[in-house]
Amino acid sequence: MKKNFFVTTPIYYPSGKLHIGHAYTTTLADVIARFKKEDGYDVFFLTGSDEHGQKIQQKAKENNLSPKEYVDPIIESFKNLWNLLDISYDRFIRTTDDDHIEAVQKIFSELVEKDLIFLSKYKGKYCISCEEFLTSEQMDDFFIHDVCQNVAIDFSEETYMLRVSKFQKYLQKLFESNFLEPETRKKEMLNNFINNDLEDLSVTRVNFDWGIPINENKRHVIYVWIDALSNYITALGYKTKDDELFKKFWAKDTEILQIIGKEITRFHSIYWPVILNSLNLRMPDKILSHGWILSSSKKMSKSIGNVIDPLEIINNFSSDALRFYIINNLPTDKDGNFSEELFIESFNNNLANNVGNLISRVSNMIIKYFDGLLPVIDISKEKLTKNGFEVIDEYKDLMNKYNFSEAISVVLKFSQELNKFIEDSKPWNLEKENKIEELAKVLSILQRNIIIISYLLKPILVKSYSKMIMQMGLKPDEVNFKSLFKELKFRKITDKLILFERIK
Ligand code: ME8
Repeated sequence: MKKNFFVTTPIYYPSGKLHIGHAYTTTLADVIARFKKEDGYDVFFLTGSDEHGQKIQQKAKENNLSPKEYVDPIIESFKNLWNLLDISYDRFIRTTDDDHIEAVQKIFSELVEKDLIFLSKYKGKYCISCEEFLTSEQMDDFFIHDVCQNVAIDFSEETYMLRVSKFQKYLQKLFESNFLEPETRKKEMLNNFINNDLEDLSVTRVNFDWGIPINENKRHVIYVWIDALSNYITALGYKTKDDELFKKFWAKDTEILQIIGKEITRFHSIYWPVILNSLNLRMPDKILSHGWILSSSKKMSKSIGNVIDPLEIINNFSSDALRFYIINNLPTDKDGNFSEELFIESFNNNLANNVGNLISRVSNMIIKYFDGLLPVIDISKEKLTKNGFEVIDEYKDLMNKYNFSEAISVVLKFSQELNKFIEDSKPWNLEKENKIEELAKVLSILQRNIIIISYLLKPILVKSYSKMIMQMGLKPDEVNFKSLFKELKFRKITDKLILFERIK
């Protein structure tokens, strides 16, 4: 049976340019999407933009533009960045898309009909920058929001409320499963929100109009987070005429992974399940809530202004180099750092000195000693051949658990082992001593295992992959998880390329 995989990123606010933090989440999603495709899954990868709400309306006003005029060029800049970063999304949903708007109105109406949404009044504190109603635990004595450092405003309006409080038992039960990762975030949600007094959520606004109007009452627009969360199903055609994708990718047996940053865990692990449950829909298999990229030990963010532009990194280095840093150096269960020094150090240590060096040493020796083509030798009983197969299994296992940085570190360690194997077996001496068969065996072991290493790095090193494989005498499409375990027919290697030049 064909396996299905659906992966999503948050849809980002077009309130300014994207930074490395957004590139981080989107690259994680892209790498797992590409890996799953290699592993035989039918994949749908969704990203997009979250265009409604008070924040965007304010920004547009500051620029003397209508909200749509303000966001359109920003959306183009999002798509341009994803293109340059080799992000292979299947749909870029905009919450201003007509199909989305219509479906969200229908979702809202269904919840009103079920009496899960009711008209009421709300009084409390609101953070416009995060478009979030705050509890007292989320602010200091001066009403400063801990995540973004902006002052929360007083909020008192007629509003429709979602009966979140009714779902306390449901959520407690859901949190017994491991649908939210990492474990620490689960505890945080339970202690701070779910096990405390879980409050109903205000889901419409009346004091501005840049949002989706509800059919029940034209004065109200839908709260931007309800609008935004719904994208994950409206993008697949939920509640539209063409819902084939929805039937396929929100089906029971599809593996669904939603990747988010930790500051929006509350929305994705509490309100999103409440909406899904209210619509009698299945839950995602996993909400992976990753840590922050810090800059001067604060969250890198547009509103704080301490951001690094991924386009600069791509222009100065390469998209592969950025993708590599993200996967290798930023484990999802912790906060991480991004600086040019760390970036260069990681590139040089891992790609230039380890993997790149291995490939160029081996291809040079194959050219020098065998004119580019090794004789066919049986290496199936060799220890390193078996190790290579074990590396594939270990890597797949970690990728399937979404442990990206651990998966890549298995590959990098194996590459180091192969470099050490060169030092230990000293092919240059074997040649001098005329031990040609032994020499061919050593190089065959290396050549085959380099194919494995290159293939396992393929979801990350999108542009370099073909060069790595061709440098070893194969064509990129000759390698897959099946052929790796079979005999490979190498061609003559002629070119000497430097794949990952050391950055000075
Ligand atoms: O929250 N480190 O959009 P947003 C790591 N529109 N990841 C970071 C980051 C950092 N310093 N900064 C941003 C929104 N991110 C809503 C989402 S979804 C239905 C609606 C990433 O533009 C991370 O994924 O503020 C975070 O959750 C997201 O960008 C927030 O993007």
